[in-house]
Amino acid sequence: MLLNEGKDSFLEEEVSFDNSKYVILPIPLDITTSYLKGTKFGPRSIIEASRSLENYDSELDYEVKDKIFTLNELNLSGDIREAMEVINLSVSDILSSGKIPIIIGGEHTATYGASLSFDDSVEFIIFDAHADFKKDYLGLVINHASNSRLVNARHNISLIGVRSLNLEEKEEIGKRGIDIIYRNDISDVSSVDKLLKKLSGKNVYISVDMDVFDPAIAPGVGTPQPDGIQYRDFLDYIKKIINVSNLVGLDIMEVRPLGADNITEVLAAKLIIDMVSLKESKVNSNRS
Ligand SMILES: [Mn+2]
Repeated sequence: MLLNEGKDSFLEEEVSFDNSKYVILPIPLDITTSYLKGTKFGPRSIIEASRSLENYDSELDYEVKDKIFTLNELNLSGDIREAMEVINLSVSDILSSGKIPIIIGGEHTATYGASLSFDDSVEFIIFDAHADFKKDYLGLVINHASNSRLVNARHNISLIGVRSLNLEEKEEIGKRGIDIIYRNDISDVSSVDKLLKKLSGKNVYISVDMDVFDPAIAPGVGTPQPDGIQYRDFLDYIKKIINVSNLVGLDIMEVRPLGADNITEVLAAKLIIDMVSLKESKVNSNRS
C-alpha cells in the first residue's frame, strides 16, 4: 500500500484513516505545466489555508468533524507516465478502503491519473476555464492541456465555465457530443437542467481547475484567464449536482501559491469544506 499516515492535516482534523470517510491525497504534480510553474506547492498551501477556516457551515447548519484524513504528499520523481501510474495506484487504494478521495494539486493532469481508478460508469464534471481538449501539447500526449480529452477516453465528461479553447478542440468536443457549458452560458437555465437530468442518480466525480474562477478571486493559478465565474456561481452548481447525484470523488487543481497573497488557496480549501458539507448534510437529511 502506497499510503502514508499524514501529520499535517486539513482543517486540523484528528480522525484516523480507518474512522475517516474522506481522504485527502496531496499531489504536487508540476511536470508538464507550460506557462507559470509552482503548482507543486499548491497542495501544501491548501492544507495550510484550511487552518484559517471554520469547519461549521451556517447555511447548511453542518459541522465537518472527524470526517477527513490527510495523507502525506505523493512522491512523484519519475516522468509523467509514471506519475499517472502512482496516482492511479494511490486513488485505487483509497477507493478499495471504501473512502472518498479528495485530490489536491498540482497540475490538472493528475485528474486523468485519478480517472483511471474509477469504474467507467462514473461521470466526470470538470470546471475549467480551458477545454483542455488538445490531442497533444509541446510534444506530450499526457499533459495538462489534454486532460479533459484523456479523461473522456474512459468516462463521460461535462465541461463547465470554459472560455479558452481553439477551433480544433471545439470541433472535436462537438463531434463527441460532449456537454459543455461555456462561461457565457453559466446561468442558462436550460443548460443547467439538461446537465442535472443527465447526472440524476449517477456516480459523479467533480474536478475543479481553480482557473475557472475569476482571477480577481483566484489569482494564484498556473494559467489565468480573464472573466471567470464567481464563488456563488460555483456553489449554485455544486448544490444542484450533489443533490441529484452520488459524489464519489473530487479534486481541486492548479493552485499556484503567490506567497503573501493566499486568497486562492483559502478559496480552494473552502470549496472542499463546502462539498463535504453538502454531501454530508444530504446524507443526514435522507436519514431523518
Ligand atoms: Mn485550466
